[in-house]
Amino acid sequence: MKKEWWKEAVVYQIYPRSFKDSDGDGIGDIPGIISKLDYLEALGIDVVWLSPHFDSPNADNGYDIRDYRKVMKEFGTIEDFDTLLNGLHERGIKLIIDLVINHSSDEHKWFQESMASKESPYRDYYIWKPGKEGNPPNNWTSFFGGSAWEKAGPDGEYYLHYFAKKQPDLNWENPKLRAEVYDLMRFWLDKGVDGFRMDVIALISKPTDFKDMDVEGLKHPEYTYAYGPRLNEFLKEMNKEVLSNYDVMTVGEAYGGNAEKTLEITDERNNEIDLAFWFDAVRVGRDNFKQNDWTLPEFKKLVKTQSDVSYHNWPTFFLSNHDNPRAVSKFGDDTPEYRIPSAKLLAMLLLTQRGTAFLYQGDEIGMTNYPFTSFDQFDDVEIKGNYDKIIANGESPESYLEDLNKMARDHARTPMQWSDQKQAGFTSGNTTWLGINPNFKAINVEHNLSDSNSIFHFYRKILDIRKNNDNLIYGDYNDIAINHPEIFAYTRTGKNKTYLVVLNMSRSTVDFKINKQYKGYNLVISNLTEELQTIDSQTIKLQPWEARLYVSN
Ligand code: TEU
Repeated sequence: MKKEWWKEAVVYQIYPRSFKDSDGDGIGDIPGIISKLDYLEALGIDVVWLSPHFDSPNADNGYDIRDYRKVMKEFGTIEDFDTLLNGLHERGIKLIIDLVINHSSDEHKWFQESMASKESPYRDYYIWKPGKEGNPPNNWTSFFGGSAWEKAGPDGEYYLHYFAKKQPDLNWENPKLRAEVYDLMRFWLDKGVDGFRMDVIALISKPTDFKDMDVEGLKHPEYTYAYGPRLNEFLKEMNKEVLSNYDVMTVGEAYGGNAEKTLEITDERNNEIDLAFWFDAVRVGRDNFKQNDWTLPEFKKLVKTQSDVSYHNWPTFFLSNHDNPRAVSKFGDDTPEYRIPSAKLLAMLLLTQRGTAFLYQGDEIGMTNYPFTSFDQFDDVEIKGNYDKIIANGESPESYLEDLNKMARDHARTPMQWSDQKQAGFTSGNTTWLGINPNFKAINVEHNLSDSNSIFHFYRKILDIRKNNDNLIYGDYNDIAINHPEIFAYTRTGKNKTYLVVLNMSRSTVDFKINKQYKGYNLVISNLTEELQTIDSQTIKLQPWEARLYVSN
């Protein structure tokens, strides 16, 4: 296995709008992040992934870019960005930025020109089609509700938008558009950024036939939209033109899942991108807006599939991000009794898996889902855009709200809880763009920093252990109890050591039977006890949500 810095990295995702506000407008900003650089250094992460910081009218919180070379004015200036980049680099932390190039904002000048006339040199920067007898060109739907087509401009044609209508899809068939994208990538790379997280990268090459979808297709349009015929070609070209000239990491959002194709774009022999986010494990039990029950064996099997990629691929692992609920609320137990041990258990899970680990802001202090009680508490375009469709499908507002309380994207987007003071120390202003979780008095950074037994300090310790143990990074992964309903137990076997991870993901006390080959393994760290123990019998007794890391002797 070839060693690479990005295979060893733990990446910390910052959603700038919600991280830290420096000027009292209730919206997080870059100077706010700069004021927390020492915090990031103390945590011990290697890379920051910054969600979009570009000029944007914020129809989708920056995932709709108006100018790819400017900083969003609420977030600061390009000088602030440079200061952030230098500040991170001085602390040995790399920075990757979010590349949103499946679509732009409708307020981007390319789109304004494109819409103005069929003759515009920018017309083919986007995808325009005539309607069919007064209707859109086909029955494709947008992820954020309604048709994927919108009529605009003097010629009466429709443009394609897989997301909101303020997010028109770029036309990757056009070599001029591709050259523009490569150019803007170079602009940021030449500043010194260390790579990109690529938003919905699997969607950039469109299907060629634009055929109507059938009923099944319409349930999950992402399978029709993703992995178009020229995706590999476009990524190879991007790699050759841009990426290959820099020492950077790339991680693509492989939304629209197809394991075989995802492996293809991240196969090191293909020179496309380095890594991909798979969604199956993080979305276990999810079907569109429904979060159904799921079992631990189901989850472990999905994790194993992600981990068992070929020798020429490298996996990623994450338990939440800005599009998913809070890790401790979905995978742990966010009741007062078990929140702390289960959040620590998830730290051990995240940081001992095989693959580049992605930690989402706030998870290091065990932030939880928000108790939403009414629709006006949400901000998300996805929730609002799909409301009519969901109600038309026969669901009641009450049951939609119940579903959203399990899976809404806004759970992860509430402001970071820095202290138990006013506005959780997030802003000096009187309002925040999205509500602060009422539990901030109990759950915040300040308390975590001052308590050596906190979730934060547990993250720090495991990060440290991981950093100093190659075997834990490159070692083989083997799930030793995949059908066990409560225990997640696996080994990581490297050149000279085997690590054993045993996690009790339940509220019960469990006697876990273990093969005698693990006799004599020594405890490295546990989330419940400081006492160092050796495995001396064939049963390990685990308390509720207990997590233990052992090493061979
Ligand atoms: O996300 C694409 C994606 O997977 C989700 O939006 C998904 O459609 C949704 O969460 C299902 O519930 C990326 C970004 O991460 C997201 O924030 C953007 O809204 C989206 O692309 C459009 O840029």
